[in-house]
Amino acid sequence: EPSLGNGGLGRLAACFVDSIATLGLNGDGVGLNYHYGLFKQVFDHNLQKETPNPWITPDSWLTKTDVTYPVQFGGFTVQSRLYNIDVVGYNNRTTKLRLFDIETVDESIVGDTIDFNKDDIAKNLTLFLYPDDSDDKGRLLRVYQQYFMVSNAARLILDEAVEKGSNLHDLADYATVQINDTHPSMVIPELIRLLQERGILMDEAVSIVSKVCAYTNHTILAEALEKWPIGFLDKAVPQLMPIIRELDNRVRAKVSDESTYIIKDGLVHMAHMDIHYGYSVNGVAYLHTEILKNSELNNFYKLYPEKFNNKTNGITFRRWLMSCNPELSAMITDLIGEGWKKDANELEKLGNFVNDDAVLDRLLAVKAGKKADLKNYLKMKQGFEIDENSIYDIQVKRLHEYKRQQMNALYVIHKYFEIKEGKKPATPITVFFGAKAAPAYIIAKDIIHLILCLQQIINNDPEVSPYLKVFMVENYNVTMAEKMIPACDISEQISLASKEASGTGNMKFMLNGALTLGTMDGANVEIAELVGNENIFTFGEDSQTVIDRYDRGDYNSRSYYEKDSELKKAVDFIVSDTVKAVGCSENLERLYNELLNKDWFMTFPDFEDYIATREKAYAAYTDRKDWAKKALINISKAGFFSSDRTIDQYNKEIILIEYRNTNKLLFSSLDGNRTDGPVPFLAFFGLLKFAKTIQMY
Ligand code: 8GP
Repeated sequence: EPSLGNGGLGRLAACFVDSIATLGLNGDGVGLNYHYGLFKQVFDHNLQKETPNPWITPDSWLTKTDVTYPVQFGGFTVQSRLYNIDVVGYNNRTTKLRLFDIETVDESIVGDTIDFNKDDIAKNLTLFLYPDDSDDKGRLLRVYQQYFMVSNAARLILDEAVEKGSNLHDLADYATVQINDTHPSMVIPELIRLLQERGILMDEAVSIVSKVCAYTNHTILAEALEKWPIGFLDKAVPQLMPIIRELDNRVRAKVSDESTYIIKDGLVHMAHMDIHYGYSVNGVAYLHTEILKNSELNNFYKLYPEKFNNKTNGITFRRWLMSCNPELSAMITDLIGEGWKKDANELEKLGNFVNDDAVLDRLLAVKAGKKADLKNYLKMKQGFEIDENSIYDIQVKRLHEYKRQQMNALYVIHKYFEIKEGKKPATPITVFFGAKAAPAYIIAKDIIHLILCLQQIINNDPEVSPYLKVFMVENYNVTMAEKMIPACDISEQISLASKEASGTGNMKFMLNGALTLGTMDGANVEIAELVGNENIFTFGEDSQTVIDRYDRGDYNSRSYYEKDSELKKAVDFIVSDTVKAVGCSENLERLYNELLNKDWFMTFPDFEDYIATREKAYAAYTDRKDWAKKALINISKAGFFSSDRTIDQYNKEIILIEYRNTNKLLFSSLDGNRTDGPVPFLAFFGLLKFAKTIQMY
């Protein structure tokens, strides 16, 4: 909520820190004390505008510490300062989020927009989370930010380890660094550099760091796998480049597969460095990890099969049930007692009530109450007029073409035409969207524009609006999520199969008794497995079909458009006079052309099945008892998605916090199959002396 994150990646980290606190583990999250979050989204003439989003107030829980380090960049040095935020888990257990800042940051260079002078690093280093990287200056600033974060974090880890008795040769007995996507990857060469500074020779430093660092991959989207031009690193962090070159040379000496080299074509591939020099590589849902092993990172998997493992994401039930839905929490506690708050698997006990009419009625009443609450909140906040007896069909997440909000919008157009033609839905439908688009992501902003235009057209059409309404909430954030998720009937999780690494919104909705309408992607696959096909609405092509089509490179969206008259009608509407009357021709035509000539995330092949499955879900909604039963089954099966389970697995299968204190450890093969035997790289380290530090970025 302080907008220190962007979407799923940051929110996951927040849930993890909560679980680390709850489980009483000795771990911290490390990040930067950005003065401004991503941006505040404002709608103006049906377009997204971005305004600065300052979050620090005198009441913020930031605690200034005495910890400060000089951080050297090419040609200048800045002095850091550590701030802590207490993070509270269950039963008042706490841990700390460690946020580094510099005192020279100058908020006065920020005006009414999120543009600012990117030249003076001492003034702008921690101003913004994810500063615009559409130009070189913006990209370079991100390198400065990343190095600043990891250099501080690495020193914090070393100091803490030494304080606890480490001689640094045994650092791996004291610390694990879980590299959360590639933003902190420079921690590998930086730790090596710092160990060298403290007198440890290169060979040993590499060996130590390779036992300390583990890497989590959160996406297969190529554009998110960071590759920095050598020139950027030479300029910003010249002290790291010789180390990175040496790391690359060592790979070249050992490995013949050039595709895995760290430096290629003048670019440093951060994920490659993580995989070669980390001891664990994990994906964030079963399907995602399989895709990493068999497709995206297959060349690495062939080199290091033992490093690959899966850790399906999770969410904190404190925030995403107990705090945001006290009514449902109370009902659950009445039925099965308090135990589920500590052991989420106890939710399974709700399975005993699936044929209990009184329980099903109560569940429906709780949902109706939350729907009324959302209606009132959005009336107050945005002046929306919502029919609380309608089906609440919700898609909230970052705006990205792979998440396919555009396909949902095409469905809305399709439904609009049906109603106009006299085919009225049995139950009125309210379609909610909430999404921020990256400021430089043109097509994503065009999709928002289309949705806002549809909102204006449909909600003001007296023929259609009694049956269908569309609302896009402004500035979707955690507070808004806490209102929307408990009120939801249908959770839209419609990414192109293979592209959503996991998703975590899908878990939050399930936990609050919404039914998923989704593709077999990310953690949806595991949701389907848990609840059974009767309690989820799945559709669309499977991930292998999609991957194969990308490999063949023969997707032609126009051919689908020409074959399917319903699809054609919906797509053509984007550039109709009706939409252009409330929208901007340039944006609408750009989106229309993108879909017709590219449709890179393949909405058209799934469209027909999407419509049919959505209709099936709406039809199922009319049988209220049966719907409540499905919802209860979803809640009862959600225990697996507690982030307490995820963190416990990170702890036991990667970090091995409890297992490092003996030479004969219970060794996780890191592939889900635990085997007894010595841990090769720990075998000579002997006993764990003190509690360890886990640094979670
Ligand atoms: C996100 C994934 O897209 C989402 O499926 C997953 O649930 C979430 O991570 C947590 O694992 N990935 C990112 O946000 C991401 O990779 N961002 C890139 C900028 C690094």
